[in-house]
Amino acid sequence: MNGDQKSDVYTQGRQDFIQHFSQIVRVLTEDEMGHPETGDAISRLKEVLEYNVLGGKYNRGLTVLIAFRELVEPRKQDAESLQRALTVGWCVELLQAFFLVSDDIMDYSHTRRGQVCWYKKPGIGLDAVNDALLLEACIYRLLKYYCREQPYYLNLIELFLQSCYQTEIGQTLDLITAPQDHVDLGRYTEKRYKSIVKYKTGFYSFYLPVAAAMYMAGIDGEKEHNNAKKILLEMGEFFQIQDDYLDLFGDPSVTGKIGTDIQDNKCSWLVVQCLQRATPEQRQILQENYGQKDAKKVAQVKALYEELNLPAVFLQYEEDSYSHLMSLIQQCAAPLPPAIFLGLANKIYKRKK
Ligand code: GPP
Ligand code: MG
Ligand code: MG
Ligand code: MG
Repeated sequence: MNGDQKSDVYTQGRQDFIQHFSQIVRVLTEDEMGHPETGDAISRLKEVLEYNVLGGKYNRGLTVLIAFRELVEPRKQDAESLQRALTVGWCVELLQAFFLVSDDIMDYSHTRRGQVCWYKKPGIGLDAVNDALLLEACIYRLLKYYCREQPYYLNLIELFLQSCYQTEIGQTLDLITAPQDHVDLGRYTEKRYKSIVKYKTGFYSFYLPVAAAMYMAGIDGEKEHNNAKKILLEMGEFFQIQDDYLDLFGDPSVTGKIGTDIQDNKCSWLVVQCLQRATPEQRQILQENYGQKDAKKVAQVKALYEELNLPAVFLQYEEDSYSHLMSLIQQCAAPLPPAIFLGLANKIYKRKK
């Protein structure tokens, strides 16, 4: 369970991956030559790309590259094919940037990846909505530029469109389960929680990058995709539970973001666990303090979570989830090499950011 080993494939691939970004920006901004009247907009796009696409962990994008290397026969891994794998990896990172710029507006967040959220920058504000849309459009421009002659081109386009829709459905569930004006603790059920996170996180963060590499390797069978999806959505659920835990109990100087879930009235894993364990008195404390900006009220909720030992509950959950995932990989990885899933699992278990 050591994700910090310098020898893992993610650490090794990261340099190659980051180096390819300058080519991505070049391709996305060279359009200016043909259309000089859009030059100012293209400069803005460059700024948006550099501020919002860089600075994360790149695990989603790297997964495309790593899975591609595992799935494609070595003799078919020529320089151009590898470039395409790097590019599709960056397309996943662009999708992530599109979601994060948008999500930070909806969640009233303050910081992201250790810097001020894009919409909070002076002079940006809600113009960030258009910047997010530009990031999304870049995905399809890159796919066309690099992959339009490939037999898997349509599969990739449909995969990105489908992942996008599923994430937006998940975000919808997330938002409507967290109304701004009143606290309804009855909404925060385990069942609702699982639906939210499957859609808002699992598809685009875990299934999308592996599925993209599968299509690029010519693996397009429904059975193979469903098996991989089973493992990857399970990982996604665990990943979002960690995200919810870190929202409150993580160190913002490590996660790069300040938590807002309590203030935002979110159906977080913590509130679901709290409700399963709370006495009627404790439930009343939650009712009075959840979903409000007041720092004292947020602190009351945190104290209640600590009283109920939720950090220990999380640690135990993490152990159990890891064992469950390992057995799922043994059952469902074939015909794909289990290493694809094991490498990903080792990146996320025990993560602090
Ligand atoms: C994570 O939720 C989910 C997303 C970032 C998907 C957003 C989807 C859109 C269609 C905009 P989160 O709010 O817990 O993430 P974080 O903690 O990183 O803000
Ligand atoms: Mg959100
Ligand atoms: Mg958010
Ligand atoms: Mg979160």
